[in-house]
Amino acid sequence: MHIRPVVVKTGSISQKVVAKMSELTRNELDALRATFDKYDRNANGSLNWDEFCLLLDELVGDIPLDEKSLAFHLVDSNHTGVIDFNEFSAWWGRR
Ligand SMILES: [Ca+2]
Repeated sequence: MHIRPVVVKTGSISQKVVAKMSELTRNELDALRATFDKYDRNANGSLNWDEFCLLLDELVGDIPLDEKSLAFHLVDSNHTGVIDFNEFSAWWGRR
């Protein structure tokens, strides 16, 4: 199974990036969790800016820095400065 992020590469990253969590199967949730944990390098349960950039670099590809920054702030929907699993799954799980 391949779970791909919803990221538009042209133009601005829109609200499409941040969407409410759709219905996910157990397997999809497990895959999301594995992806999240892989990039949560210090295993503190959230993705910081550096960790999020690494995820984007490896899984999404070449994105301008300003779009990375915009994406980070959109995904960090409660504005804590880090991305927790709920925020991550809401973003990533939307297809
Ligand atoms: Ca972390």
